Amino acid sequence: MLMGKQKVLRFVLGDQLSRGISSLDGAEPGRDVIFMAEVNAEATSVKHHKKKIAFLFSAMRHFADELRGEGFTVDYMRLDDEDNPGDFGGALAQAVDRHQADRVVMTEPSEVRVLEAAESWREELAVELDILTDQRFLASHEEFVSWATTDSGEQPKTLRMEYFYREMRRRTGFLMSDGEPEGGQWNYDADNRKSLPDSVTVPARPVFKPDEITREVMDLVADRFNTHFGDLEPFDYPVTRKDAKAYLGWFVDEALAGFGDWQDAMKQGEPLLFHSHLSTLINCGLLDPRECCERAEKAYRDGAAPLNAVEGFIRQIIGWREFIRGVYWLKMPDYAAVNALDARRPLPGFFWTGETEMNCLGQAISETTANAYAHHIQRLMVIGNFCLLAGIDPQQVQEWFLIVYSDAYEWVEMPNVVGMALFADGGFVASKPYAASGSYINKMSDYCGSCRFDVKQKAGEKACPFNYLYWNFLFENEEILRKNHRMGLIIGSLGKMKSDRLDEVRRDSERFFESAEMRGWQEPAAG
Ligand code: FAD
Ligand code: DLZ
Ligand code: SF4
Repeated sequence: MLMGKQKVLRFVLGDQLSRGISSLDGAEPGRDVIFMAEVNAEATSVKHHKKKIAFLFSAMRHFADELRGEGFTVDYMRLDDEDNPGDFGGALAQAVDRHQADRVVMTEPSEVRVLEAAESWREELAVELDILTDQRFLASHEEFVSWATTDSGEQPKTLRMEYFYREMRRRTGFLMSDGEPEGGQWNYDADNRKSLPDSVTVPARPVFKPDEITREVMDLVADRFNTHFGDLEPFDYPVTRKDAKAYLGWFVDEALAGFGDWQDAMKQGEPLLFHSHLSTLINCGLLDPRECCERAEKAYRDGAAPLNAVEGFIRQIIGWREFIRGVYWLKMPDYAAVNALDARRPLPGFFWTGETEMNCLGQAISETTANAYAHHIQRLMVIGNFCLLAGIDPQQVQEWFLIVYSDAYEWVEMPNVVGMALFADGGFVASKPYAASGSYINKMSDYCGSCRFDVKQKAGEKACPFNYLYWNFLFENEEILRKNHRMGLIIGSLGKMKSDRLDEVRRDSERFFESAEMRGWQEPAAG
């Protein structure tokens, strides 16, 4: 890559807000121009949650100001700039002209859709475009492909995160001592499934009040994206590198110690419990995954957090996060259309309103509406589990998840939804479906006590829908699931079920599928 005296336009995308991003390597303040653009096509590629757009635009504007503070020339196109062409390609072409740039440098986009577009800009721009590797991930594309390919060069039918994770522990050295896993075990997940006793106090989160830049962006979002899902106010996310680092420090000092024990717990009115809420900051680049792991490991070495908490946290980041990204690039573009269980029911309207009599779903969806956040178990074992059991179309579920969470980008959202939650890839990501009846939700939460359904009842109008939908799911997918050896026992139980009990399950499920709960979204009547 020849640069010398060439004027380089460095194009930084909204999820590349890292000072160390490869597109800024070797940038020279007097010579180069950094280009960033708010574009309508991104904000509406799906109708993203209002809070997500406000967060990202504010973080982008702050990042641009920080670069200007270092002496860089930053050309920042605002959404409401008069000549904003509305998409990346048009905005970039204008910027190349405006600055008479000799070449464009950018870091590879995180999503296939934008990478394909970037490759087409190569043809359209009058200057060369370099697309550099995103070095913020700990495993490169090549390393993942090599790990995921058998010695004979084939792709196996399933991949297991646990083995990838061990490899990543060895490679990064996190929580290793003398080549062995700290404490003698790779994984302490078995210690991380406790329900939350009333006596445990959840730590209060720091609040980052919107500054002038955020307020301006919030006005813009209220004006331009008012029909999008979700609440804009209150807004309390960190939007600068400085605040993001302070927030990480808060998490490590105040919440990390409880992260392990109560990782799977859910509590009414407590959306975060001991979860980190770091994904939004890591995914857009304000925090680096390595620094999050380093801070957590230090807390363990200093005796401030137990091993089960720190190992669990590090596993999520160097294990799950990297694994999921690897699967996305390995499996796209076909992955977007997988539907191994042939699930065809439409997404019910309550996903947009939160209005359902099922309290667990009502809680998780209304928290999502308010915060653009729900924690992993709410996503997987409440919302995802419901969609799996009810046979909702994976593409509709996938689009919903992409819209509603502030950390959602296709590369991380898609494999989690279609692979982990819905088993729509036939078990490439998950060794068996994460299907559970109401008793799991009852064990891990206090939701059932305030529900109009009775979690103990198996049949009839008052019975918890998860209870009969669970058996109905097994029945509807028996042929496929019986091939999965981890499902053998439960499919055996289905086989032994008395026919009148099975009829009852089918009747209850049919009634549920026909009920108001399952009605599709309808625009409220005008007036
Ligand atoms: P914590 O529980 O505190 O975990 C720490 C960190 O580990 C997270 O910040 C995240 O960076 C990482 N992490 C944990 N689990 C995963 C995972 N399965 N995949 C990738 N990273 C993980 N995560 C996203 O970042 N974006 C998404 O769009 C997204 N969609 C999901 C959809 C479904 C159906 C499911 C089951 C999971 C999804 N996840 C997604 C993974 C996970 O739920 C979120 O990363 C997590 O809830 C974010 O909250 P947190 O920062 O408090 O995480
Ligand atoms: C998510 C998002 C949104 C809503 N808006 C913008 C934007 O206006 N400008 C921008 O650079 N990035 C935005 N993003 C993040 C991009 O969608 C993300 O960088 C690409 O999808 C990566 O492939
Ligand atoms: Fe959810 Fe069933 Fe519990 Fe109601 S009873 S909260 S529907 S699990």
